[in-house]
Amino acid sequence: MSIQGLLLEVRVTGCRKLRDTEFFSRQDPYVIVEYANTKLRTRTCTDGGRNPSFDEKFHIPLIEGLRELSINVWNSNTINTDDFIGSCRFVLYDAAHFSHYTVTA
Ligand SMILES: [Ca+2]
Repeated sequence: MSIQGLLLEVRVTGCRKLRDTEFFSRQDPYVIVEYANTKLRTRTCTDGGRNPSFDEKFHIPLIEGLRELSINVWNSNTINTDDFIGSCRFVLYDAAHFSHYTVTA
């Protein structure tokens, strides 16, 4: 089955046990989901610390042959540049089994 043009719904619920990149206060994480040329960003979870919540949905049109999502988490900063917290890759194996994955990294 071709995945071309199918809409993938990505729901970013939250992160658990993130690395802490902030020393004196709580870090402010946000998530960037990348697929092909699409780059989607959640809002910043201010003071989200190591376990931020987002609950944001994105819809991404799929492209045949491209089955990998890249997920990056950053700490938003006001004065300094944002700190990179962590990332993971997520491979879409089968269009019929896209739903209900939990990504852990
Ligand atoms: Ca910060």
